[in-house]
Amino acid sequence: MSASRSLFLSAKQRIPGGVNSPVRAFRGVGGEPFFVKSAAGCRLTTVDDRELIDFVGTWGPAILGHAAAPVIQAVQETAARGLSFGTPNPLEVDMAETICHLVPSVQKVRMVNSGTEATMSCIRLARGFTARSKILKFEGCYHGHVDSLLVKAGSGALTNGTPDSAGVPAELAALTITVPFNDPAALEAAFDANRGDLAAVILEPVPANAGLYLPEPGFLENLRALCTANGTILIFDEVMTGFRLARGGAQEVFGITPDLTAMGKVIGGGLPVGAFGGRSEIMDFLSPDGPVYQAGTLSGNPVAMAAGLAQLKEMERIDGWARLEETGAAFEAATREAIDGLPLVFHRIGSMFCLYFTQGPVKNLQDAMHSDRDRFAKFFHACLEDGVYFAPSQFEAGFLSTAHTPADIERSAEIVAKNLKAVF
Ligand code: HOZ
Repeated sequence: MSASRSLFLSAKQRIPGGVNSPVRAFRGVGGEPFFVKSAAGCRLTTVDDRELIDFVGTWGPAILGHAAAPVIQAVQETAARGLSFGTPNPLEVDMAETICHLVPSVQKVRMVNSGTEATMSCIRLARGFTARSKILKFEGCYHGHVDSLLVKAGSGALTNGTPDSAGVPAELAALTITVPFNDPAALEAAFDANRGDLAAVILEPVPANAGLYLPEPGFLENLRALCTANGTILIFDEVMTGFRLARGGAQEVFGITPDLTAMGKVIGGGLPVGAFGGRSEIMDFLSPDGPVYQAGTLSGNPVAMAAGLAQLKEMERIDGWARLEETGAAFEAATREAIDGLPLVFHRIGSMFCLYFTQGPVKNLQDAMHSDRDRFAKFFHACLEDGVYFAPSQFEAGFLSTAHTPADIERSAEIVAKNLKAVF
């Protein structure tokens, strides 16, 4: 029996589903997950000593690849001085200043421990600031496992067939209005039907939890205008896109200024970190200055701050975003050649991508659901067999890092081409 199989059997005895986060269980593709013992650059090494080229990058944080030297060094040096103080520490100030500098819409920021905490806090803050209860989200967008946001959610909730989670009171879910992405008429109708009641609209500006699709021209601008006209807080969930699509995330790419932004992943350098920030007048509603409570024992943890800061500094030093665009363009060119003539849709923006097993176009969740998930699963397993690891779900995005070399891209593209031929 393989070491992964044996660990998974043990895990299932003591961990629900054998995993600490559902998508990892491979339910979206069948079979069993592999266990990893180490990772370096763009490669994972499994407990069975298989080496895989990784296009998941720990679901986004590993923008420099795994175990990047400057990040590891910062973690080691900081850890040696103590793991957590429970008092303010200098690295929190450095991180806050760095975030506000990179993301100009963020005038003040508070650190938390995950993207879920960040979106949850944004929602509470928006409700407290506006004294309204309802929020609007888009079908297929996933904002972590927050009660109010697990309504028509993407990612694992979608893959496992439960986009509306059990355990969320109907009374609470009723306060969450959902509309399809890229549908301005439905959006305007929802604003009309809930005039004066919408505390916030939250969205992934580039939805990346039902695969990956892009906002159509004008969609974000229209949304910004509707929020402003209605006194509704616009929350960008940039947990995946932040510090990845550009220094300032998707809001920089599309030139839209949200009121609040939820952040995470890249700014933690691989450690558990989230953050939320925005306009000062809204952020000042937070305790201890304001009436909206929010707290966390490990928030602003020095080791996590050091890891994130080291990652961001290294990205600046090597002009990482430009490099990622080059790598992304090379990967896209090779993939487009491989899919030529096949009923597939390839989307990419910067270092994020998705290959949909459908003819397309894919502009929203409904379109994404037309994908042939059985064929995707066969393709996924064939690539894995050949040493290339894509996300184990048609509804997750792929991630590139600065550690993917031209040779890695070329090799992976060959494997993609070979396995597409095999499954069609
Ligand atoms: N929320 C992640 C997918 N968008 C999955 C995280 C994980 O399983 O580690």
